[in-house]
Amino acid sequence: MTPTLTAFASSPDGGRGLARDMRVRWALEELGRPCDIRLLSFAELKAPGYLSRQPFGQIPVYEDDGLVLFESGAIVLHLAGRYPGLLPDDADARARAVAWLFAALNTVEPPIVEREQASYTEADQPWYAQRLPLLDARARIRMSQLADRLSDADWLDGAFSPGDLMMVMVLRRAEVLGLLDAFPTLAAYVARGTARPAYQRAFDSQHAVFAADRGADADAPHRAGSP
Ligand code: GTB
Repeated sequence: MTPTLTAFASSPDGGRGLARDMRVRWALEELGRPCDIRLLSFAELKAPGYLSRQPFGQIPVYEDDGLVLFESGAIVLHLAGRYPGLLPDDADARARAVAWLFAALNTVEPPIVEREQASYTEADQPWYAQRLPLLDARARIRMSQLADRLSDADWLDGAFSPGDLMMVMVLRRAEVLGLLDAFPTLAAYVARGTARPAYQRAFDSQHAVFAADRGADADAPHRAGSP
């Protein structure tokens, strides 16, 4: 049986590939693995049958031959561990690649998501104007540290790894917020990642869902690399 992956039937990201199914789609494309996409409404995410697979009622869930896996990071790691092509052979290099994946999710993504959430949910609050610079600064500190570490390397630790895949996806959220402009090193890193053919294929397939949902001409403003 072909594995399945859940995704939004109608993504609030407007086809920009920011929802977390995109990370898994990209990993699957890098690894050359087939997958059927199961599109769900918000109501379906909260139904008991789905909650038994994903306790928080979120996408993505990956299912393969009895294995039901949630959390995009866990799914990407599972795929990278099971199929050759993304994790290095050397055990220490593998461990460092996993560390970068955790760094993306645990250290770099939280301040970016906090900044993003504030702009969506707090913009009309009286404290927003005062809080925004603090949130910006927190995200920028992490991005500055990351840019220093990356320096003039193509990828975070040798060859492209699941750590890079996850970091590029996290930085795309910063890009949409306009936070990447101050970091040419990171902007070039994101451009390198999103230029990969596997990223482009994954982007196009999630974007096709948006285009079908909105009508044929919906795709022009939202091509890969131009969020
Ligand atoms: N830690 C989990 C993982 O990595 O798998 C988080 C999963 C998650 O946040 N899923 C979101 C979801 O299902 C979609 S990706 N939300 C529905 C709900 O909680 O009810 C987050 C997301 C949503 C929208 C945008 N956007 O519009 O740009 C970007 C990212």
